[in-house]
Amino acid sequence: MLETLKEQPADKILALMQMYKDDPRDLKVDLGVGVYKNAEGVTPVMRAVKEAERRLVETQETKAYTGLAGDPEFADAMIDLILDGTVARDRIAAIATPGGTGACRQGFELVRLANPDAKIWHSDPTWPNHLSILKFMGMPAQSYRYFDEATALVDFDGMVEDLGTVAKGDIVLLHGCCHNPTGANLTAEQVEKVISVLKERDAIPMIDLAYQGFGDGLDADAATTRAIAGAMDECLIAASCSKNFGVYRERTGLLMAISAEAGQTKTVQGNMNYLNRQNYSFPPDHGARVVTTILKDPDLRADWEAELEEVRLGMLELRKQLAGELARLTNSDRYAFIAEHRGMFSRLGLPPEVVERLRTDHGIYMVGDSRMNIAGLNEKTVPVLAKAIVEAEKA
Ligand code: PLP
Ligand code: TYF
Repeated sequence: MLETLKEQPADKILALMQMYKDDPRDLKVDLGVGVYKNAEGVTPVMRAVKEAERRLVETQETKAYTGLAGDPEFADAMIDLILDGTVARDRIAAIATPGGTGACRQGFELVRLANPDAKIWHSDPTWPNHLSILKFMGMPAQSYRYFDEATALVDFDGMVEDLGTVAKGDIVLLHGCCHNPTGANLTAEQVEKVISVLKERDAIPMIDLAYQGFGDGLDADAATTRAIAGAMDECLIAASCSKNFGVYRERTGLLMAISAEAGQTKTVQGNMNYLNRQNYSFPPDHGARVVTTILKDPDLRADWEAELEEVRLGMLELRKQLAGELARLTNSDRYAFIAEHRGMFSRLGLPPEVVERLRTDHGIYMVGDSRMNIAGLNEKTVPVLAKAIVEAEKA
């Protein structure tokens, strides 16, 4: 049987991570996979996470199974963090999932269960794993214009035009903040326009929120999600704690499904529990419990927020430095968008051969579409990258 299996396409981002590891050069720079790194290149365990883990080790008395939906306190705490009361709690069903990837997967599963004909509309480009999972599941998918290559900002006219053709009941997948891979985001006004188009077309939003706290702050980064969830009858939200709590490998995420009427929530919740059971029964608990401990303890929460804010401001500073350095070297504002983008990523708009030269000639690794992870830089490597970009473009 197993001899019938064919090679599967590798995840390009994860393959790049391996190439970087295998590169023997000392002066290499990793701007590939979306993992936060501090100036020393370390992905630290956040202080509040360490402390919450210490408390858990001391106080946890059982590792017996949780419920199929995971710990209800985790769902409550996350719903509060993300929606802050904009949607009545009794309209929200939620399950803990293995990371944001698990939340996306279970969200797509829920869509398929409810309406197998629904098409998933996704931004062009989007996180490659969205496309890979949708293809694997055999779900109908179509892209809407999102990124304007010329300005490296959102092609909003194109986006609205494409969303204007969405069929009733289709799903529109949106990034809650810090768009991956482009770094280009909607303004609050544009979000309002998207809401009116969604309503006009009778479409259902699904929001992938993987970077709350990495862009403009915890509340500001939830604003798009709150506006959309607050305005629409139905909404799915796939949230990840990997980045903002730095618990990547603990696989911590939450899928929320908001119904039009509170009376529907029980059945929706039952279906979501069912989906967890079909896939893995009980979702991972450790990361979820760490997150809950932090969110519910005022001191731990304040410390987590302070550390997250340092991380966010550090990335913003690197953006400004890189945009400034490139402005100086190119004597133009071509790269000013780097300071406008938010989150971990910016798509620079470099052709593949330039990305390739950056890697081979300069040991600088970014994804083939010229997406760079801003957190892979530090004060010393910003000028190195800027100079390398200018050289690689000229070569
Ligand atoms: N969605 C987006 C847009 C992402 O960039 C990521 C990546 O980390 C995820 C979801 C899921 O992350 P995880 O499964 O590690 O929580
Ligand atoms: O886009 C990224 O780099 C992150 C991390 O299959 C990631 O979202 C990349 C690929 C993948 C899972 C996570």
